[in-house]
Amino acid sequence: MGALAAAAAAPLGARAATQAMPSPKAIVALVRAEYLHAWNGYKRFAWGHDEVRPVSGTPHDFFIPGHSLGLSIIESMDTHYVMGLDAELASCVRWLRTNLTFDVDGEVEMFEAVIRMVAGLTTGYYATGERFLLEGARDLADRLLPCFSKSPTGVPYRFVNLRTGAVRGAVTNLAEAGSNILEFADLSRLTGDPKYRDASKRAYRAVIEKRSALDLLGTYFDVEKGVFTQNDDVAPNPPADSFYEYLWGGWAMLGDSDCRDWYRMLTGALLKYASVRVDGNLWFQAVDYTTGRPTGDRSQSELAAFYAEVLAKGGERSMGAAYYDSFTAVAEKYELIPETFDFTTFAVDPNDPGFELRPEYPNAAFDLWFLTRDPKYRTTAYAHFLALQKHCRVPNGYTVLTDIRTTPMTQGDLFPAYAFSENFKYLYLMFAGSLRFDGGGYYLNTEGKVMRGLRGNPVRVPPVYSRTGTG
Ligand code: DMJ
Repeated sequence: MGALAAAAAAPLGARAATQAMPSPKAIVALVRAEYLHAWNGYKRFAWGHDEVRPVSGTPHDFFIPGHSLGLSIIESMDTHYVMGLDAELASCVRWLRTNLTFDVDGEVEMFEAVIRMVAGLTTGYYATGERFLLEGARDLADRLLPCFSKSPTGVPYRFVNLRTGAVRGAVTNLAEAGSNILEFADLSRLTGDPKYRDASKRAYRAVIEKRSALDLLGTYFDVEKGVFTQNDDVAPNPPADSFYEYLWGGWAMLGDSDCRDWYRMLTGALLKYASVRVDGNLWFQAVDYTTGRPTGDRSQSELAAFYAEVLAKGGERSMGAAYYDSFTAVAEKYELIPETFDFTTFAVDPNDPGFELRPEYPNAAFDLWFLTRDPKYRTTAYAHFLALQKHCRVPNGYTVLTDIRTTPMTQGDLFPAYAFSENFKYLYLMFAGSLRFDGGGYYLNTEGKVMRGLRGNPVRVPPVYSRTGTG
């Protein structure tokens, strides 16, 4: 076999490693250019809308059918900042100056609104110093608070009408119950009003108090009755995932020792009861939270890959590295990690065979790189980027895949707004050495927003004056 054929037959991570990797500078330029390729598709076909469908060239409303909130604009601001795309950042600020309002008679999912929009506006404020962005974050958080204040247990309802404050969705899940303390505590710090942090902390406490004698949690929680609605503990798979991420963050970013203690207690139980080795790979299987016994569910979600970096940051470095390596083994089989697969055989779940431009695997590579400086995280992240380019790139951006089993992989028609906040930012910063990012002292929320660690001077955005002088 010639050298080129051998390289093509080698697994992805190994292939990227055996070929000469381009220089970090070249990779940074490439990632930035590809980010702009996706961004230009959004600007051309969906500017001001939540998301773009880059194949059909049409917009998509994420939260409220028929009413976009400019989600991609809100989600992208700190990415523009760290990539030095100041003109793009200025366009976002100008659009938001005119159009940002949450006084809408429509319902949003509280969890998504917090991790994407409260965080996006707050980090946009950090990037620009624009007070109206911080005021927007506060206004939105105030409209979301009824989810907490109307709940008899303090564990938030899932949905709220932004104008009326009517709430809905009494059965929630761990990720939606807990993934708000970073954004809300930051808002409390910025505004001097403790109500956001207090609401978040009360919700965490109310759920954790219902843990079993084994220190395991259920996954679905009735916010009115204050009980888990079934016994399965699927962590760190969704919809439990970021509940655990935010406990560690509550300590690492906020210095909250309750969060640290809760994180350690619950992580110890997960490692004891849910972790399993198959052919040398580390996975987490669903267990009954009252008995610790496996439920027999062998599925693993791509979304759980984030847990590799959380484990490592929380002190379990070898377990974190092993979990990352397990996902790399799946990436080496398929090039991109399918949404859901059987961890004993790697078989793709026929009910969920797509790839939704997920950022969790490069997210783990990013944090593990800054934590360990082990070059394998760069190598595998670069391999992931090449696979993205190969399978998801379309003339007007990048798109999700609906089936990775076909040849070629079957493309869908959506660029989720989180990909403006996550995928390209992780890849860029791993290679960039950006003067606008502190690789030694950062904290990102679950949506990739740089809550701590933006450096440099805020990008000032002067008003645009019309001929009559009004801005
Ligand atoms: C993002 O919205 C966040 O990372 C969230 O925590 C779950 N995953 C999606 C993207 O996959």
